[in-house]
Amino acid sequence: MRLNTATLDNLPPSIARPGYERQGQASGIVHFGIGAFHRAHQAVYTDAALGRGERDWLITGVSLRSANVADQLNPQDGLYLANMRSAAGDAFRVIGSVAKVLVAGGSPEAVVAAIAAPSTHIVSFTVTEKGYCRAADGSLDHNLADGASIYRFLHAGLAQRRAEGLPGVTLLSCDNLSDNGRQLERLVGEYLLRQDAALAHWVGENCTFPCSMVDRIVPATTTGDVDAAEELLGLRDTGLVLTEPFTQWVIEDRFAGPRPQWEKSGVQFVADVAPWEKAKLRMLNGAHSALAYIGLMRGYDYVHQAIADQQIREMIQQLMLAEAAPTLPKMPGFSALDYATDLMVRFDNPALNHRLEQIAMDGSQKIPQRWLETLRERHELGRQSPVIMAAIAAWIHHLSGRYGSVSDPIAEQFNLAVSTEALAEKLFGAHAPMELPSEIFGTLSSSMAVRRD
Ligand code: CS2
Repeated sequence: MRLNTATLDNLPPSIARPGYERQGQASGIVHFGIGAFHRAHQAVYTDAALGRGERDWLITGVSLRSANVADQLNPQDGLYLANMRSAAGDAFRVIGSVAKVLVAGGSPEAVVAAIAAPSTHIVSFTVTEKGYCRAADGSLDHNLADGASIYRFLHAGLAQRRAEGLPGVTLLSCDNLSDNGRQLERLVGEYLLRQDAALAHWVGENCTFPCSMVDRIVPATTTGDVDAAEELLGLRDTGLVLTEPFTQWVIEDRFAGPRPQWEKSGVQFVADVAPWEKAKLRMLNGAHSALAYIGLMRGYDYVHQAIADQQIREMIQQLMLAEAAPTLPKMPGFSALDYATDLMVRFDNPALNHRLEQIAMDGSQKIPQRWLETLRERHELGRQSPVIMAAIAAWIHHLSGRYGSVSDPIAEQFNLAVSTEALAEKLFGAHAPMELPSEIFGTLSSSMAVRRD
């Protein structure tokens, strides 16, 4: 029996569930990229807002290509379980904030109509780094953007709002990019200027693009996890998401219109997100990517296994505290040592089974903001970053496919089987100084020549 509105009451009474009426409430949020991360993070905060009695903040989820999430959630009336896992045990909670899931490829008009609906105030995004369709120099790749991208739908939906005299919306990026809001603003501007300059101007006047830092570790759900939850709870939930107890969301307070009072569930609204974002990208995500490539080379499958390897553990501590932390702007009340200590506990979580291969995906899109900005800033001060260099070397080895499957948009650009060695040679083999290949690292590479020690 599937979880849905009609079967909800069959769950054990101990499991928290929406205490609010979902029927008759409008969608205030359209979310692009309704993968597990969104469902374990922003949708949980919004569920809490609805639970406090705030109305009309249901989420219309959009998948750009795959129908998987729509097939998981629509037969369940959007309901799914969030499973918080730690050594202390499991906790489950039913999340009710997702109203429905649209598949952009299958029903493009419905996506445009959702953006243009008068009840919509926020359009948010977790489309991963590559979903922004950036070329290596950071500008919009118009060829990619003209395909199945967020830009086409934003263009049509915002044009309709403008034509109908509706107010603008807040466009909220929740992806792990530096200055994610500013980047989205610039990229949307580049797209619209080519298509409709008057609309670009309207967006500039009527919409905002706050930056945000999102944090929660969310391993991909496996069929085994779905089976185990069904065994335990008596209902099958194909939309199940697994996560850790920790959650954090810091948002630049720059909204075009109304928003849920997420601060009542712990969201920090701040004037400048950059210090939080840099700490998170360079320490947490930087450590994650290093764990992934070095851990896979050493034959580990999961984060908690790799971090238990004493040599890797020391490298990760060094990356976070000796290499990344000194590059961070001062933040009142922030201690890099405490942050790193808490991160080690989160990486150690034995109940998460967070696959290194999941983190290893799309390295070319992640590495610039996770490692290269740190590397460049240290380089400018004449400082070496040996762990980041070792991690880059591990990434190059990973691209050979010898240590697990490779999933990265650059795999389509290069014939990796033959060119990986040449790439490694270019980076680490010959005599210093060497440059990082601009095909991958864009403008960052030209500002930096990296020495091997
Ligand atoms: C991870 C992130 O998959 C990855 O690349 O580093 O998804 C990480 O788990 C989240 O950013 C944690 O907030």
